[in-house]
Amino acid sequence: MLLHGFAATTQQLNAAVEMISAAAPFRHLKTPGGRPMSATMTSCGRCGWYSDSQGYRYERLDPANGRAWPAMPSTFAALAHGASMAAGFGPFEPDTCLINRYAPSAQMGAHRDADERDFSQPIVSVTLGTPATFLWYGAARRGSPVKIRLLPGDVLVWGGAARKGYHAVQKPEGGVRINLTFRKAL
Ligand code: MD6
Ligand code: FE
Repeated sequence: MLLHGFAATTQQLNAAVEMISAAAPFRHLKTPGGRPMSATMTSCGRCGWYSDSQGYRYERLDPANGRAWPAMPSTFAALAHGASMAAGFGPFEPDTCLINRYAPSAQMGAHRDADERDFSQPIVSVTLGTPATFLWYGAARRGSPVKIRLLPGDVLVWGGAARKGYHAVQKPEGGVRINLTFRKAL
């Protein structure tokens, strides 16, 4: 479900991203096959999503420095919870927020989010910065996807039958796009 403009306080969210990335800098992770991802990433919360030759997983400490990830700001947790309620998925307490940063040439290929333990929990995804087009493929990574243009402040919530659907993100429209993806991972 697309909640258009649900994240009204994008200034605050952008400021929180600055704080988090000062402590846990954005970095290019590598796929298990060794290719650098074009978007840079960091995380906050009790664990962080990570990828290298060992595979896709959640790490409780930031492998870059051995320290805990920055705490999840209460504004983030409240936004994710509120969006899940508004979308009809009920109470949602994410334990991690993956922060993706897309430079103008960065994009994300088709994938599904499958590294979490409990697929009954939804995912809440928030767009900040420059708009980009999100592609929804569904159960198989082929055919022509549904295209959704995401503007700053837009929140996408998905769960239930869609939870393991394939999706991708195109290059942002000429600027930097930030995406917050809230999950219950552990
Ligand atoms: C992005 N988002 O919007 C990347 N995954 O930049 C995702 O890959 C994503 O938005 C699962 C659920 C929502 C998402
Ligand atoms: Fe995803």
